[in-house]
Amino acid sequence: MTVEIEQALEVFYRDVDAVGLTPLWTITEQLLTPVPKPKSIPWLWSANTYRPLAERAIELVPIERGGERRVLSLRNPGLGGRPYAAGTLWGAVQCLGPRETAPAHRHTPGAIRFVLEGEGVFTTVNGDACDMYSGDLVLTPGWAWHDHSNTADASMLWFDGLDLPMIEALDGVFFEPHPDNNQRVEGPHNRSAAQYGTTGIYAGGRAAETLDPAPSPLLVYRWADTEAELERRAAASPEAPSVSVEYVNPRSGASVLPTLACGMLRLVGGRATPPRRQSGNQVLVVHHGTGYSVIDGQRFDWGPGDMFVVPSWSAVEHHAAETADVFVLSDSPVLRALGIFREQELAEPQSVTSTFTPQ
Ligand code: 1HN
Repeated sequence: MTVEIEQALEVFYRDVDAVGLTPLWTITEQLLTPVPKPKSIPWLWSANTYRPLAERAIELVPIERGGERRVLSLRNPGLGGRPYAAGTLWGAVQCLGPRETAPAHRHTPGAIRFVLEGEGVFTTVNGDACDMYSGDLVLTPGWAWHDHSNTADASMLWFDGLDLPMIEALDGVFFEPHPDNNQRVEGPHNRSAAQYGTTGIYAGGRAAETLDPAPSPLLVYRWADTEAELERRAAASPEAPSVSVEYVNPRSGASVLPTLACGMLRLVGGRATPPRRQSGNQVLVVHHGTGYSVIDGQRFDWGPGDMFVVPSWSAVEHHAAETADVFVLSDSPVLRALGIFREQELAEPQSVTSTFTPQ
């Protein structure tokens, strides 16, 4: 290259930059990666760490209009300080102290709750009071009014999963406080469960492939029903290292929300799942049992209440020490709806190159 051209190019790049233009040829490889390169990294939040902090929050911080909720978000260190578990998923611990109520509101992001511990709490969703017990899944679909009430003398903790980062990326966030602090409960509790029961709730153990832009009309999925179905599946596949169920919309068989899929994975003690990866992010919450997962060569030991992230296209395999039940939240319905979902079984188990130290 001649000196003249070199100088002309330098001036050209300066001029292009000065008017808000970026030449694609300088960033192509950054944008078009051969495989997904999520900014979030594999990470784990330990129940032993967050539980006492949640208790301190209950003592120190009231729940008021404006703040709305006592929630500690899982902040993935790869995301530059943004309060998200992964690029597409919000994950958090929410706590409600004895006799407390979190005010009613609605927003376009959809949410799911997986109950960790406590009882005597109900979430009211558009007037339907859904009682919450450990291991239950409760849905608060986008734009549904919702508030949480604790009628007991003990606190409750649950996991919150939302599609908030996706809706934010689409510049589609709307929020509205309810005119009253709480909604009026209409009729008996658990009306959606009474109407839809438990039949047809669970798909064949893998994400439903139908897209339904409507959320599930069933708002609460009970642990007893989930466990019964896991046991049926385990009995039918006695050699399998794991069995799983997906929570689905009983009307269409689609995922519980148009943006979010939820499932429960039962890992058999002493066995390991085959190594695999999939596009899209996952947040996992340990319900029962202990074990470890290997994510991109790093070992994550876990026990009840621990929460961890498997970013898009990370290799993962799960090992249970004793039989373990792990709740799985994913954004796969969106990738499936767009026709870009991919999954891959890996030929070899991963070799462990490091062990994660929980904070
Ligand atoms: C929200 O409304 C709840 O209603 C929980 O319990 C977590 C995180 C971000 C935005 C809204 C709730 C949330 C949230």
